[in-house]
Amino acid sequence: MKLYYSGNSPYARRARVAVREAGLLNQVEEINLGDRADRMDVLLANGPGAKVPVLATADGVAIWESLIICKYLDEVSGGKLYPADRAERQTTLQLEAMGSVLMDALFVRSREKRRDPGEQSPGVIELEAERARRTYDALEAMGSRLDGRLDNGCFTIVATLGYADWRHPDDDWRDGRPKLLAAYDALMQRPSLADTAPVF
Ligand SMILES: N[C@@H](CCC(=O)N[C@@H](CS)C(=O)NCC(=O)O)C(=O)O
Repeated sequence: MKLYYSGNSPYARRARVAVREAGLLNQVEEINLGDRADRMDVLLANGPGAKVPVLATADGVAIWESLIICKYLDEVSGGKLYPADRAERQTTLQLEAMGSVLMDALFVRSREKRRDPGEQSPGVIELEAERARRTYDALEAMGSRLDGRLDNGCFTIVATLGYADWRHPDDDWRDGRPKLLAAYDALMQRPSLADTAPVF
């Protein structure tokens, strides 16, 4: 399999972490499209969305959308990314959803802030900033339910918070959120997350 990614993309990091946590790193060649001149050609050859990450499977099928890639990797690994127990799985899905909402909120706000000043929408920036604040607080309110969890929900949250550190350091998500910080610090000990951290 081939996984196309770019360095600090939180979506790509989610897929890269999933590859490692699923124990499939030896079956996946990771290809950093970064600033490659043929980036668009490679992406378009793998689907109309032209976004990273994209997973080209051994059967020649291209799968895009980071969450769907995670579901596929979970299936290939025999269920290493989601718990089998129904109640536990619901919590995983809830965390994964919160991480996804936060990832989108941070990404949209960052993209908006990188537009020409005259084209930026203060309304969009504030809307997404407020969404992020609410989600940081909701994660903190999960409290000890985050402790010791190892699943695609937690991995998604750490990938997202790493992106917040890069693009939105002023969010200070650690400030007043000790439980979230403790869970983050513990999960960052895992090679899957340490080795894929954004570089900035
Ligand atoms: N929903 C997608 C989002 C992927 C995404 O937006 N990737 C960004 C990089 S962080 C991208 O490739 N953007 C290129 C573009 O918007 O043209 C996923 O979960 O994979």
